[in-house]
Amino acid sequence: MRPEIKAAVAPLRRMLSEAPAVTVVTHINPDADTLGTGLGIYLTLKRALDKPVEIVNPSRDLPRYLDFLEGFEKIKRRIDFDNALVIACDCGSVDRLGIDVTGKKIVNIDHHRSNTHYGALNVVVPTYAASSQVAFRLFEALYPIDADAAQAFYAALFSDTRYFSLPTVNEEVFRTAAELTALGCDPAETARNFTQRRSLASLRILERALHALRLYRDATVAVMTLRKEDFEATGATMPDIEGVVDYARSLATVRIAVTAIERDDGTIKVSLRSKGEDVSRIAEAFGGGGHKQAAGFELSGSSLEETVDTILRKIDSTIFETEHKV
Ligand SMILES: [Mn+2]
Repeated sequence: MRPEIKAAVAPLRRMLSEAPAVTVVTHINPDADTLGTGLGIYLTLKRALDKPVEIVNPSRDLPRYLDFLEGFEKIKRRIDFDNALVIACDCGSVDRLGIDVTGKKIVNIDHHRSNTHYGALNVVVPTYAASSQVAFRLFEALYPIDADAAQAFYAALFSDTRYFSLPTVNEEVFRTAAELTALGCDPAETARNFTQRRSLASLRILERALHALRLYRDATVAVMTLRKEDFEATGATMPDIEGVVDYARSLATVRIAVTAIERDDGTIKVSLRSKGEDVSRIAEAFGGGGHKQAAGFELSGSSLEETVDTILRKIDSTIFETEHKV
């Protein structure tokens, strides 16, 4: 067991036994890692503890393809329990929770290098490929993990490794996947839900994003923009644009891919992907965070065009000038 996980087992056991109830919180604009990690913990605690457990995500739209996970329909938009112990899943900073947790005791389970250690107990393993890897190793030391919880943890791992394709994939990832499979998760069923349940709206908005694709800096930087009108015309919601940025990165010449998306409230949501360049430094410069090859942030008060200009200049100053000396 990794030392940071081993050190957390006893304090977590004590916090769980002292808490009158548990609230599992997942991050805004949820992905499969936050929801799979959260559901795995929720299902495990629901069976193991003789006290109320709830799972919360404040976002308006959840990714529907995850409804094959047990407990998906139990995810609520707000916290109902007072004085509950909060378990935050895959949230690098407290604002990613998108929910007021003032005065609550927080267990912070994550793998973001940029994690701000906002919890009373922080279990953050940046070398792990997914938050579910942290959660599985931690909670299996306390309680039995059943097939439904294993399925949720596996889905999170499958997703955050981009289907076992990222540099984060190592022997330990496959060992975790093998153990989760032995516990009863279904890898083929997981893959089918991830790859064969797209909404038509997600293809229609992808079409618009590809149409908007522009290349900069000798075609090493790809930028795709989406406007409010694109969402209105296609009926797409935020979960429908998951993975769109990967199409831009898939181009042979591209090193860094950017999507800039105009939200209803006028803020612009930016996603960054790279082929090895550290885009988390760019996200952090704008108050966001993430991983070396996948990061993001939000901006408000400027137009889509201004935002793209600002990002390109930041890429020039933080990536190209320091690493390539262009
Ligand atoms: Mn994650």
